[in-house]
Amino acid sequence: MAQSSKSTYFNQDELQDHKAAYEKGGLGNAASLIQQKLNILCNTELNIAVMGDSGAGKSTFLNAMRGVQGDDDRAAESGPTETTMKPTSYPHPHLPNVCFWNLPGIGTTNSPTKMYLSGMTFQIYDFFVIILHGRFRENDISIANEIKKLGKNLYFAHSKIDSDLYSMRKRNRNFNEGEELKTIRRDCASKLEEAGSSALTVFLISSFEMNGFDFPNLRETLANNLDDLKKHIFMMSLPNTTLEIIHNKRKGLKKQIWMLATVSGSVGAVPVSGLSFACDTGILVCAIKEFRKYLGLDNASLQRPANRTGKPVKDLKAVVKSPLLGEISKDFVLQKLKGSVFGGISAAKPVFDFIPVIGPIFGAGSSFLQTRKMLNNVLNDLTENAQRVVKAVFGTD
Ligand SMILES: Nc1nc2c(ncn2[C@@H]2O[C@H](COP(=O)(O)OP(=O)(O)O)[C@@H](O)[C@H]2O)c(=O)[nH]1
Ligand SMILES: [Mg+2]
Repeated sequence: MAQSSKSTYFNQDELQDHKAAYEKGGLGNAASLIQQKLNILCNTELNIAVMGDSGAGKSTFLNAMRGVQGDDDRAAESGPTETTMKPTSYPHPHLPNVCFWNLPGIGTTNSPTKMYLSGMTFQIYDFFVIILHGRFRENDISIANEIKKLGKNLYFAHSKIDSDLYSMRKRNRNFNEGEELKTIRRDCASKLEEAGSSALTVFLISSFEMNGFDFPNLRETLANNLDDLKKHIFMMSLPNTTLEIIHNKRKGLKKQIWMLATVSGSVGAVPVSGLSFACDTGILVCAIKEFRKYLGLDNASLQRPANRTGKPVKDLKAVVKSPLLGEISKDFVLQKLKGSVFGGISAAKPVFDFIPVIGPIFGAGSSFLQTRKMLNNVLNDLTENAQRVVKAVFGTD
């Protein structure tokens, strides 16, 4: 029976194509379609435009979303004066296909809205985040209307809500945070309504508190409005600030495991001494390294939350208890396949019975079952470690 595209990265038509490819040219044929999809997953681009006036908090926001700290070489410089007159790209620190673009405030360029947008090569962006601080300006609304006409998603983020609340608290002895937030929200909503854009919402955020105010909601909304592939890439790009983010990354990577196991057991599979099946260990090496990077457990990824939060990196490394942090080589993968911790004999049946085969690679003790089991165990091990790091950085979730 065909599975829904929720449990795979394929839609029903593609699954039918697999069946046809298999029936026509055997497993190698079907596996090459799977390989193509893995390549697409790897190469899908995500371009995110961050707009707003100078000083609104664009650089700080895009640094937060990329998980980099202001003093990191790759950080967008934050400061009171806008220096860019054209879009500046800030690639994600470890996902080269994910790029944030800092677009200069329209006020900086003195161009009419349409001309401004055409100078910003808007077509390449998957969505726009307009950072506001303080009042809505006419420009914000006219830009939003133009972007909507182009059929692109845009989101308003009211930044620096932390410092706004702080000053209000200082000014007013009867300060009530919940009430103040409600008032700000109401105010934003009525401005948007006046401008005929009541379908839009404004997220109240602090780029210094990615788990506070509306930041989690903004993240979720951005993800949910993307198609499956872009959503996957976006999820993988998020810094690990909550257990939920790690859980979602695990879910996304788990969907790839059967694909990797199939490809490793078919295209380019070679017999390996000591194993009863043939597999491509190179694919498995790459997969483990990718999983580790997405889950924030390579050295560079552990350094970033340390920089952001001021926790010594050695404290974070101390909670990581995994044999998967060192060098991952083909020999290492072989040892794991033969050993009992990550590999060993698997009795589980393949669940992806939409692949119309119980052929040699899917039988008991097959490369499919063994490599799938190893990758599942690897993913579980990395997930548990990533969760421990988040708890060490943020306390309990
Ligand atoms: N308290 C607080 N300050 C912020 C926040 N976002 C930006 N800032 C500060 O606002 C100033 C301008 O931010 P920046 O990101 O350079 O704005 P840009 O000109 O739009 O890129 C800097 O001093 C930032 O530290 C925030 O969410 N909370
Ligand atoms: Mg800036």
